[in-house]
Amino acid sequence: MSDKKQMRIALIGTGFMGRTHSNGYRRVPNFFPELAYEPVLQVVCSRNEAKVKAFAEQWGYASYETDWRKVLQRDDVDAVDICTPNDMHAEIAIAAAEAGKMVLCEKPLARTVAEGLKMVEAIEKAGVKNTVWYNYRRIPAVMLAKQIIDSGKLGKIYHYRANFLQDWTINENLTQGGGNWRMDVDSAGSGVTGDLLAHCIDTAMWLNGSIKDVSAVTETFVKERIHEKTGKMEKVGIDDACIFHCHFENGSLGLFESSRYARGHKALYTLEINGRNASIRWDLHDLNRLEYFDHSDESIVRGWRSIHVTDGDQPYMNKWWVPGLSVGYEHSFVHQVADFLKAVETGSECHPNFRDSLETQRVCEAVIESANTRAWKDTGVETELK
Ligand code: SOE
Repeated sequence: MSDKKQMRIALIGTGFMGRTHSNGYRRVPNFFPELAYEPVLQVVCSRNEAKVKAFAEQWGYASYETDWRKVLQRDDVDAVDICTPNDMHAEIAIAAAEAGKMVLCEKPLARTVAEGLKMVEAIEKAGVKNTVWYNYRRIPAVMLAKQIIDSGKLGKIYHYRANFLQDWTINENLTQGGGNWRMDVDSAGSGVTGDLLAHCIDTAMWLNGSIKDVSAVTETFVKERIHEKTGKMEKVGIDDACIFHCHFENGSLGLFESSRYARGHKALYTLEINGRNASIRWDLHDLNRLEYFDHSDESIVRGWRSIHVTDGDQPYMNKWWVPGLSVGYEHSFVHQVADFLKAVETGSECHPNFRDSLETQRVCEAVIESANTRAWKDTGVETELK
């Protein structure tokens, strides 16, 4: 029996994200042995009994439920982890906070700012620990980018640009709704803006400060798809692609693009930031590397350096193997679990928390409004992301 304090987790939702989070909980005790808390996979919940039972067995959950309200009534649960489609985030998060549970919520926080605001109010009123899974922040190379930017090495920032490109929805026969809830505007809230650009916006505002205003275009390339709920051809309400540019508070310009129709790209998240003295770029397909250009290098050897972020003095890397050996996508979730447990231990915040993610939501909403009205929109972002 371990002498650690237990953090009993209730996972709601057994899709792709349910697996990434479960893997995070399982790995943490092995690789972060110093933490006072250890996650306990107490209960997993999903409507389909056969599926949730199989998931519980596969991932080692002690029990399962088919009704999330029952989960919240249980007094053997400390934290609720929401991995459902976006239309259920608000209802579950608010009820979980009212039940006094800690809440971990998949991104985006909500479908709209109005929903997100209610979630923030409920969480802050209850005073429960909370976080939102914008996992890409916790890839070691991205965390290193944050450290370099915060050290001031880049000087005054002029440009920030990011892409998130996929191609999985090009097929016109793909349905909307049901398992394809990301294609259904009522379930998802938006298309690539909330699903993919939200990641880019979270990282951007964390690295480069608040976004003031945006001008966007969106497109829905396939206008109608069969809806799983009605079995009929229905109008598609999501944005299939979105491009926006913006002003940051620090005076720099931002350029963002996302599409699910970029043939050949599966999950190409790239970001670049250009300062007066130096630049940084990163690419999810080569996630252990950070590219860095420093204008103060001696001119004859000056050029882009490719930093292999695997050394023990680089973020998180003393937890893993030996220098030179890399980590992957799944480690970002392990790191988020570890940081959440540490925050509970020390009484600090695990950023991005609900309030941070409400700011990201404000930018997403301004982007959609700008595209719909063909006008610049102020984002109304109130606080700097931490
Ligand atoms: C969509 O395909 C998706 O799974 C997003 O929902 C995730 O947030 C992103 O990290 C990868 O792509």
